[in-house]
Amino acid sequence: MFFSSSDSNQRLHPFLESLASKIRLRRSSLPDLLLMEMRSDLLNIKGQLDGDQFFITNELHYARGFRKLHLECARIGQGLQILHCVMFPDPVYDIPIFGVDVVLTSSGISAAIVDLSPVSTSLPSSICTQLTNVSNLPFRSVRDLPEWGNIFSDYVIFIRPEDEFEERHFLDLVDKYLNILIQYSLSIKPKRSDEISTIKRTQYQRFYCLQQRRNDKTRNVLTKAFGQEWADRYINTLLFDSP
Ligand code: BLA
Repeated sequence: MFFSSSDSNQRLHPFLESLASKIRLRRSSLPDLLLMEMRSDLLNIKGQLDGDQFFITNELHYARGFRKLHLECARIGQGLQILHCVMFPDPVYDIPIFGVDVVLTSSGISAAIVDLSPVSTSLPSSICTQLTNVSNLPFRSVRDLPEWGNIFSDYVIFIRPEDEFEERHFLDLVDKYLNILIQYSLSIKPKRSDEISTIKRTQYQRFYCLQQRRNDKTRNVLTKAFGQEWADRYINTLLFDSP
């Protein structure tokens, strides 16, 4: 195996490319959007593993209301492709966490998950109302959440799309969830950093990160490709660093 840094633009499956484009478009509407500096050895990786090309590209920004906007696209050996995106709010703002993860294997999309996850005991009621209105669900294969998945809201969608119709519907849902989040975030005014509600939101976000770090499926894929030490560093500092 070798790996090197590169910012060249690698291609993914059209479904993942469409999803990434939608996310980038919504992201570009956020006020005060800025690129985030990041250690280059974690940012863009490409190389070869057992004769297969692999790459990971990361886009990191921040914006008003958000401490970190992270979009990762990856191809890691044996036909495995991943799109991962988390928008972590700045805890002074009462804004939920947006997360999406899509895993594509050589036999198709095996997992597609999207959520607006709470940063207090429940989601804001106006967000619940809007999410209730979008969730008319045609999905035939709804998957069970793992035990660490108690961080997700009642509106989490975790499916394996069965055909192109369901794939399109999932794309549309992600776009709607993002739009709801962004419109809502524009209406939120920051609280003080030492306010009790801010401290609670920080604790909820820490718990979200701790639970996500328990996803052995992510850890195993990264460990197989890059070794345990690198995988741990990547998960703890880039994917799910605590606020
Ligand atoms: C599942 N994540 C998975 C799976 C793999 C990865 C291989 C198993 C797919 C399956 O069960 O069909 C791998 N995901 C990765 C890798 C990265 C990644 C390598 O993001 C990054 C490099 N995961 C997230 C986020 C969410 C998430 C933001 O990163 C949710 C918003 C959820 N992924 C998630 C869940 C599962 C999963 C709930 C299923 C886990 C299980 O069934 O045990």
